[in-house]
Amino acid sequence: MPKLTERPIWRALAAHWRARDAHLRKLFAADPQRGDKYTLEAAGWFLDYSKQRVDDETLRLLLLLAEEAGVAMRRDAMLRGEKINATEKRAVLHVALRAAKDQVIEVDGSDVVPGVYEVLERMAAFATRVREGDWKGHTGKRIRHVVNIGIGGSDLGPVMAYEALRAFSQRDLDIRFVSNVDGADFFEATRDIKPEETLFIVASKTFTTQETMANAHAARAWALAKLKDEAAVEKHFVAVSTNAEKVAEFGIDTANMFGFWDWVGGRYSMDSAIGLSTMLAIGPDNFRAMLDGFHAMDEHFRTAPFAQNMPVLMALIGLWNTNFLGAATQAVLPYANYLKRFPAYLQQLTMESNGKSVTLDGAQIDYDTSAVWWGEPGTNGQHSFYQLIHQGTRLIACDFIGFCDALSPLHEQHDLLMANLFAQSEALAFGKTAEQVRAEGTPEWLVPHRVFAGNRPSNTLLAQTLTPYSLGALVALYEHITFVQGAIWDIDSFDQWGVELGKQLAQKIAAEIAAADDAGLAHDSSTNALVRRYRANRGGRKT
Ligand code: G6Q
Repeated sequence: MPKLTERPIWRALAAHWRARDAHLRKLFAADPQRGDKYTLEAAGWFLDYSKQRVDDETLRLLLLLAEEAGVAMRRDAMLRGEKINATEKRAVLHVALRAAKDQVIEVDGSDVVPGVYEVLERMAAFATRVREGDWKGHTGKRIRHVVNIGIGGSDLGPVMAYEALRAFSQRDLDIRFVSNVDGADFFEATRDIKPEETLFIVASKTFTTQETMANAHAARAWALAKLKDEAAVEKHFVAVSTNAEKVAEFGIDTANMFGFWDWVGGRYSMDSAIGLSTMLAIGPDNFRAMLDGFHAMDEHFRTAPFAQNMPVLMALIGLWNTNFLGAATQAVLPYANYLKRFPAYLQQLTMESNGKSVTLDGAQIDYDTSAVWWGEPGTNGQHSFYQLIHQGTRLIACDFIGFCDALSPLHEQHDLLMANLFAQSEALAFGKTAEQVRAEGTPEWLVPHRVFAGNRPSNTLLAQTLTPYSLGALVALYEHITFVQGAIWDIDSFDQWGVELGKQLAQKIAAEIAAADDAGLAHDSSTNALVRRYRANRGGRKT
């Protein structure tokens, strides 16, 4: 197949972009029904994409692009358990984690769904014991604190879900997260709690990750310093991993290990056993509801025609913004404080998946791949970076996310919150012309400063309430958006070779820092000097 940018459909899209003047003011004026027409519902989510810079022809061409790029074929290959993660030769089956019990999904000829349910049942039995105070610590005390130790995919999903679903959590069970190898993270997470009431979840697919192992050893030492008995590990440590051997080596009884599989990528694992902290917080029934939300979006993605397929449409419009309108970044703006960690979660999902510059065949790419994803909850962002989105020189695509019902009893404030969401997307799309600014009596010298060009594209996503179900559906939506974009860009969305080099160098440098002298340093002159300076000045145990 010719290179993406040389295909007639890509050229047709480029020509279509060049040929048109698509200010959103004009598009809305030309079609009074536009706000109803460009909308869609799926798995409890309503999408309004009318404020995107697209028309029927743009959508027709984009849908053709998806068809010609073989998105449906690739999706079906993923769902069949084919090893579509080509560089790691792995199947990609996060959809199996939320499959219906009677579904059959095979990897290498064996059905993986029964194993998924078996682990879920073990997680549920364990979570129930901890939540009900039945699982006691070594000294017989009830567990009051749970500390999840993990990083990347073994941290970002669990933290995000815990924050998102706090309203559904058992409030007397405090859940904390430690990820950074910076000891400050562990120190602050444990300084005000007692080992006899604390349960550590060591969450690591490989059980070899430097940061997680360093924190897990720190946790072990912290707990045993007080409990003074190796046998305490059994009551205060559980593992979530695919590596039973390493778990046992660390001293955790594999009876207290919850497994998953190599076909679950780290950043696609929050609904596997990696979600144990989530289940401890919200309970097995709510966890099931979250899986059902994921599954509902999976089914929509699998069955809906592309023109009415929410992940496909959002992926295509995102690609239009990135590759044709030149939007280098994608802001995610949840008008829900509980979703404050959602942008950070999405950063890993999207950028680790699609931040690639070679095709599946290893050819260099000459088009942009993943946008830079970022965001903060509204309304806080409005008092910070929105200035640039409204009046800066760069085009920023925005996804607004909101809910009809509040989870707090402060309903009037919820109305204010949502008023802000609607106001922002309106202001971004339509702006304010110089004539409008003048008509307000603005002195001429100030007019240019008060003009808003508008034509800033955004999606608005609305659901009834932030619940485990709607959160699951939302995460699955973005998982599939990421998949569709990766399929069109012809990249491996499921590997992450770009994180390797830094890891290797860090190991080498850690040994050099610990060495008796710096004579053997053989990096470039900058790195050598930095390491020398650090070795000469590091503080040791200053208190
Ligand atoms: C995710 C990545 C990465 C991974 C972490 C933690 O897709 O692979 O973020 O989740 O490096 O890995 P472990 O779970 O093996 O500790």
